[in-house]
Amino acid sequence: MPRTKVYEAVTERLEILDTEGRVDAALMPEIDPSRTRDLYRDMVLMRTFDTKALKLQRQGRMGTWPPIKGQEAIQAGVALAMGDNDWLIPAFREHGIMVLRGVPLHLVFAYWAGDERGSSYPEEVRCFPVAVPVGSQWQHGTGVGLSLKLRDEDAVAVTFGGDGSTSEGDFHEAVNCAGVFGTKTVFVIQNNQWAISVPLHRQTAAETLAQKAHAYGIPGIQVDGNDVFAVYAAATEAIERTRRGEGPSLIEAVTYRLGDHTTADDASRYRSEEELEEWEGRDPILRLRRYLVEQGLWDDDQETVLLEEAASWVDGQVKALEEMEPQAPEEIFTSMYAALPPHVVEQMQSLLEEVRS
Ligand SMILES: Cc1ncc(C[n+]2csc(CCOP(=O)(O)OP(=O)(O)O)c2C)c(N)n1
Ligand SMILES: [Mg+2]
Repeated sequence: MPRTKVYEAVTERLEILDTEGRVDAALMPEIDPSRTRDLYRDMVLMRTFDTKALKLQRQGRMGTWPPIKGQEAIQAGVALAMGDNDWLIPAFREHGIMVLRGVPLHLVFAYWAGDERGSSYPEEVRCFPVAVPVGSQWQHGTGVGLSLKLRDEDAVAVTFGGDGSTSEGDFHEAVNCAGVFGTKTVFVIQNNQWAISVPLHRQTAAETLAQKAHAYGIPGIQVDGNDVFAVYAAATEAIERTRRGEGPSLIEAVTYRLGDHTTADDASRYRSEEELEEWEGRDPILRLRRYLVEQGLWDDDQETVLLEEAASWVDGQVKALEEMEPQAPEEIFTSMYAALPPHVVEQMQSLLEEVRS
């Protein structure tokens, strides 16, 4: 019996801005110059607070911190593509977009300083708390997207995760379910090539992560994640499609974690210097600056002012963090449950006795 073709798929990759700051005019999304400068400011702000957080941790003023260095273009590009009513469902390396969506930076810092109140955002901020259990947030993204669909809300759920999380069953269940029920979810994979010390080729034998979308019947695209214009263009297309009610989609943004996994890691033990240097040359911030300078939209004076403003704003957020009233010890129990189970009540009482004695 001759075989018949039942399915064929093509996975596309989008690149617009190269490492020298040149753009492919035919692919360039419409975006006015002041917006482009804002994108740059957003990315520099992220780099500034990321660097500050690492120092705070080294000084014993922060519990731990997962750096976002190198991944700023994904977060700035997707943030710009999102609408006011859209929901963000982050994993744990999304501080940049969380802040752009309205989460106060001092609360992001508080979370990583071990303070439960750091997960309690102002009511109007449509953002879920950080999800450390790898992959769990994908399911929340599907759930929120289903709820938005059932309520016929003019909003989409944008959920993030890493390359490593695509090996979890949660990812496959979430994307499959989203496809079947046509939820209003956009999945964004920050493929930074590493899951702590495990490289991408140990996560999948597939050529790309984007192609996994095809197996679940939804569109998937790969973008250069260090190219803010490509991210913005792909995210806009995906979000608008989902907003129109045409179902979920998936974006694989290929990037690189320039820093350690967290402050508890030393990436030089498992990654080569050459690999790091190669990716430092593809720095998303450097690339956008080259473009802006080339277009006459940016100069050294503006850079100096921006760096000063960013540093002083971040310092203000550190001050706000350190001026928070001390956390009550029982918060670690009460913030977790609506109704405390008896064994937790017992633990809480034992802790309080300990603290008071
Ligand atoms: C269910 C679960 N297993 C293991 C861990 C420990 N862990 C924390 S982050 C991480 C790697 C995640 O890699 P990836 O999804 O690529 O995200 P990245 O850290 O690179 O942003 C692991 C294994 C965890 N937090 N949760
Ligand atoms: Mg990763």
